[in-house]
Amino acid sequence: MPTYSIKMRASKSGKHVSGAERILPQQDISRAVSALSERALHHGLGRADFINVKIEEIQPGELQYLEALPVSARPAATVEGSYAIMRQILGELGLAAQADKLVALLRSVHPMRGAVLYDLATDRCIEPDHQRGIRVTYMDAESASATGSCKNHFREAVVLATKVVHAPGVIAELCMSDDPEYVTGYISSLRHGYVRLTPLKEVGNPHGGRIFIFDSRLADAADAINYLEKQRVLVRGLPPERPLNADPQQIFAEELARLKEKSLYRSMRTIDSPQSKYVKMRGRSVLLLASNSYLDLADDERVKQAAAQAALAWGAGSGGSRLTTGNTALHEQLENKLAQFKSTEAALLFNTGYMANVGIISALCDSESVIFSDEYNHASIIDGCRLSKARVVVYKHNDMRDLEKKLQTTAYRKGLIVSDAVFSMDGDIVDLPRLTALGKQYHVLTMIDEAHATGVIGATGKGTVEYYDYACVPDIIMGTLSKALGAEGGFACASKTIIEYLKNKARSFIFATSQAPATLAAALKALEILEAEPRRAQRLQHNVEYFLRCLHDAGVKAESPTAIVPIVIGNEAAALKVADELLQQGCLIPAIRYPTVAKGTARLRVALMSSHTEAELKRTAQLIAAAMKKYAGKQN
Ligand code: WAQ
Ligand code: MG
Repeated sequence: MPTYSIKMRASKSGKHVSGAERILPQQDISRAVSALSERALHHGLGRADFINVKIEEIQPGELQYLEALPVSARPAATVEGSYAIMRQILGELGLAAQADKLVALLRSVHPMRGAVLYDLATDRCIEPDHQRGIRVTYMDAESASATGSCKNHFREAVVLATKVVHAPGVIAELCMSDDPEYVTGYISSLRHGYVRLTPLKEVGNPHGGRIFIFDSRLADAADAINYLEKQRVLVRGLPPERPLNADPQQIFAEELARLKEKSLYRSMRTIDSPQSKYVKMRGRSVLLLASNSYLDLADDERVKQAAAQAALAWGAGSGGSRLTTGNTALHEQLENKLAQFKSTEAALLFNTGYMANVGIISALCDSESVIFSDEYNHASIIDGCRLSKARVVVYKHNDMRDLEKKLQTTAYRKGLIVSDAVFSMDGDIVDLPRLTALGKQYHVLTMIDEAHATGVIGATGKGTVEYYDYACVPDIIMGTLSKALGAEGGFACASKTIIEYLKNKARSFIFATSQAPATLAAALKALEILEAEPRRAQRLQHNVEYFLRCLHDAGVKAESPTAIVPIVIGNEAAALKVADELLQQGCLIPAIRYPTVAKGTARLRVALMSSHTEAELKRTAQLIAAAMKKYAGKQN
């Protein structure tokens, strides 16, 4: 049965809309023509007003069969990563010297319907028609569906690539799609096959092109062009699907390398002692000025004893979720104590502060809610908002006027205002009187995260409500047991109704094995100590004032009403250097960088303890000033 070539080109008001070609046996022609014209008449770019279909018979001897190039993928995390791979493969083809030039050519080739033929022998482009380029046609996949009506970039690209590398004198091809949404391309050669590369550009970029790498010492350019434009080719054995990533780990390795380049790579340092104001690191004793154990209770003898006793009396683990087998008298005792401590009706424990925020917010809010969230809120609040599917309206940092404007101009059925009480990277305190007043006025719930407030602010360290003399109380007080209380876990303090609701709805509460006995007993003991010894919190508050004065005297700008004292450096690399220098000098104060804080606002984040002495604080301030002079210039 004779075979035919069918080519369809469609346009609308003179502009190209759709084009396709097929090579098919006679019996499939009419179905193919109808499918192709349907495609042109219902095209995303508009209904074609001109469709040109050309049907030509192919003589049996004219048709060449080719095996499809083997396909592989070399995904990269970034555009530059993809080009690095392209250059590497060009190098393997013996084209290292021309690699940069070829890549630059691909990235800058002018818009055309065809391709550039680049001659290695002369280092020049062979351009019979500069505007149009060289068009490869008369090709198809064998047994391609006659009626397939949607474009398949991948199949069409492998067919074209297979034909191109079989043209006389052609060594390889570089290709980038010109579809703004399709950021994929490839490098192909007989030696490497079809190597899929993505991303080769940012989404939205309409640039695309093809370069056929040719050597006029191997063949005549006219023969190559004739083959590309005239030879009838059917490609066999096409892979059915786009390939999966050849090495699924590579994308992660590349992202890690990129983080390192930008000084945003994170790694852990190891501490070989309990968390106290002095810790052991690699055999050295280092003054810790970054711990959340603000009252130095993590290493308190009484707290440790309580934990040890509880482990002996109650066992190592809790064995289940609170709602199954993991609820003990210890859990309930601690919850009662927390409710009393925060002056609320009830309390509920979570395994971590992170889980508390995620669980509380996603339980209280849903897709019908609007959450008003401070722009500096902790990541766990942000994640809770995301998980809730609520609409999130971010207001300017601690700016109650902006919050009110947003409350006025946003329509909502259910609302929540949520804010850190003490902001974790800046150390400032939420304007709770205004925030709770707005909550009442606009009938939305209010919630604060007291992770860095409990044990730190308020006349006796009870937190934000005490700090504001009990004049204002939010609906939900979230807090942690892991910071000033030196143990581990998170909690919600609120009305009985809200707490009962959370027990029934908060998934991070329901679907987690409850806290271990030792943790609970440690937190209970720490709470007792905090209440019995208000001097601890007061001593911490004194240390803050004293340390700020020392910094000021040493010429370092810093301000904070809480134990978190940020010293902004700006540049990420400089902040790392200052932190390294301080560690050399025996002070552990890590640098905080993006994404924890905004890019270009990298900082030292000092966290003070009640046990730091004035002498230690003074020396630290001087060391910071010296390290900043050395590495951070006048940035602070
Ligand atoms: N002959 C020569 N050059 C062509 C042809 C042709 N028949 N068709 C397109 N070009 C040129 C033209 O300059 C385009 O701007 C450029 O190539 C890109 O063409 O998932 O979609 O049709 O593995 O946008 C490759 C990745 C997709 C597929 C390639 O190319 C995958 C693609 P496009
Ligand atoms: Mg395209």
